Amino acid sequence: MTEAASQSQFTPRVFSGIKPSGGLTLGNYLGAIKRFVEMQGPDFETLYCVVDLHAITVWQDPAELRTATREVAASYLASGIDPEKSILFNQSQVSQHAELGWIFNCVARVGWMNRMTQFKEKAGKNAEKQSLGLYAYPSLMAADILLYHATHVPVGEDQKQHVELTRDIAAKFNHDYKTEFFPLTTPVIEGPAMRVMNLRDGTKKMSKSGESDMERINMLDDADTIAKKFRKARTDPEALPDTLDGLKERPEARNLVDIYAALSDQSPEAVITEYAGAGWGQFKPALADLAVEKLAPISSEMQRLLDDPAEIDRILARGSERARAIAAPILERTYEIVGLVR
Ligand code: AQP
Repeated sequence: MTEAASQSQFTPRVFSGIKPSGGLTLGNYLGAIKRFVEMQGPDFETLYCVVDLHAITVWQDPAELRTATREVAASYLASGIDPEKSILFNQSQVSQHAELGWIFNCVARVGWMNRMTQFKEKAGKNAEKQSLGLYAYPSLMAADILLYHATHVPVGEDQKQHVELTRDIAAKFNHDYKTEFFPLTTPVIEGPAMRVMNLRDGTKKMSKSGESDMERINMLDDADTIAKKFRKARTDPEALPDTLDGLKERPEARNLVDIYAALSDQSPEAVITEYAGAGWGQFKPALADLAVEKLAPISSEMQRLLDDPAEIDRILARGSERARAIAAPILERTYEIVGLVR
């Protein structure tokens, strides 16, 4: 079966999600949310999820988890996800995710999981002390995607390996059960911000759960904080070069140029052309102003939405109902294929 053949039988459908594991960062916004909004339209059915079951693979305080779940939902809405056009929901309200996740735990191989770099990075030297859920995370992520027969998944670069694993799980399931039931989903990883880096170390990605708040821009940071974080962002003494080649060995400088490009919807080449020869004293304030201009309307709308959590909960409940309507028959058919008596 060719990939084209496998894709063409499925409705073009986008699924993606974000973990409510802390305050959202500029990395989540540029690498994921902004692109979720761009994919909303006539070409795809779109499902956007707050993946709360993934968040609890590491310890979450229950009250903070509830707040973070609503914050992710508010960030989707404030950035332009329309709950009428897209299905917006939280994972734990659609129990089929966990059920299909179990089936995929029985399809995925331990050797595949052992190759997942995100587990290695997160577990570090303490792999033995991590939850079994953190280790099995990629097979639940495969279930999130395949439960809707999603054909496309917009993600940041860090999630590429997990989407590839999703394809491996779909292919093995299809092969073992002699079916073409699951699509081979395409990861959509594009644009200058597919990997936004840490402001203090340009070789590490910007994360919600990174150690210091100064290494990331949070979507809810105010203008002064954003300006301060960019001002203190690590750079080097050199001015900006006139071509991108000149940034090859300068990860921190490259990161700031990429962030500027993503925020202004330009290519990094165009940014370098505009700022060739500029020093950081010129570039950093321009970047901070741009970030504030783009983030301030979103964060003030998020604050407004967060003042009415009951309304967010209503939107998530309604989205969950719509998600279940797609998920339930796909899970039922999976059970039948596997031979489980219903
Ligand atoms: N730095 C980033 N650059 C580009 N994209 C990013 N994403 C995350 N960080 C960056 C994308 O955001 C989506 C949601 O990610 P997630 O919250 O589900 O998990 P994550 O990738 O593990 O994000 P964090 O911020 O690093 O969370 P923690 O610290 O809690 O583990 C994904 O599409 C991701 O690629």
